[in-house]
Amino acid sequence: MTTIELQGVARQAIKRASFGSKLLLSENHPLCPGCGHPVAARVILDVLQQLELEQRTIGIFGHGCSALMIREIDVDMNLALHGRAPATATGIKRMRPETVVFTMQGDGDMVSEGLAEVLHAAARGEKITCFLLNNGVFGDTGGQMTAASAIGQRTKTAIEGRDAEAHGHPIPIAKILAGLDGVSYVARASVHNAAGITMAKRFVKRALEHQLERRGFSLVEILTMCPTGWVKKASEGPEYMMETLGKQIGLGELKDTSQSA
Ligand SMILES: Cc1ncc(C[n+]2csc(CCOP(=O)(O)OP(=O)(O)O)c2C)c(N)n1
Ligand code: SF4
Ligand SMILES: [Mg+2]
Repeated sequence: MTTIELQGVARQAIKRASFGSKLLLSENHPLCPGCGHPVAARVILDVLQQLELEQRTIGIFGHGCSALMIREIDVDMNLALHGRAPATATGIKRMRPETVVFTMQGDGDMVSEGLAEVLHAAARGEKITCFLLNNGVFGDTGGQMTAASAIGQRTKTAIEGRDAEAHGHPIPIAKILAGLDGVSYVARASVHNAAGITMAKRFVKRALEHQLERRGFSLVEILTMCPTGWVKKASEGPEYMMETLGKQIGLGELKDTSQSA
């Protein structure tokens, strides 16, 4: 992970802007200024608290920048091998069906390196919830292109932007998972502004409710800013994200079997 060093009050403000939940053990987060992951983590933690699930929840991090928050989160968390979080979550949920089990994975983790894992867990209808924090890059290792990078998105390995002819098309994981019978809920949200965060909270709540009702596998993809990996200023992150990843498929609920039952 590359961090941008800020000094004094500016550093304090930007590092704290999105934090401050009861389930967070620190007011500061260890990620880059302008990173969207802490906002997404805060959304998930706020909903767990709202549903009073924090004492019976087990979370599994994939490998990627979000895993750096493992020491800040006051929920039982585990760390899986790259891409294997859905398999680890499957084992925990089957052994401890009374728990609420979720994964928090990056797009490199879920869509590039762990695609088979999430597809199989979803097709099996595992009663787990996967949260995909999608910034369209391998942020942790320097911002390389992933299978989820949007067409036109700048990455360290596609500095002029992803080009379908040269780099292939992105894998629309939410759309693919929504087509599987084992899957009961799929939604796509983002944390680019207050309205986006409110929408993300609603989708996270619905996904966890699906798990509590044992309906099936649930996924919420949350678009998160990675200004460092995109070689953008922190302030440009939200707008740039919506111009690239936001246009891919669009935001909203893709599947909710409770509505069709
Ligand atoms: C099998 C394997 N290959 C490569 C790595 C190196 N690695 C660690 S984090 C990471 C990038 C993670 O990207 P992503 O999942 O999108 O998370 P982000 O950092 O963008 O949040 C990689 C490639 C690894 N840990 N294990
Ligand atoms: S995801 Fe990007 S912005 Fe966030 S900590 Fe990693 S490199 Fe920094
Ligand atoms: Mg990523």
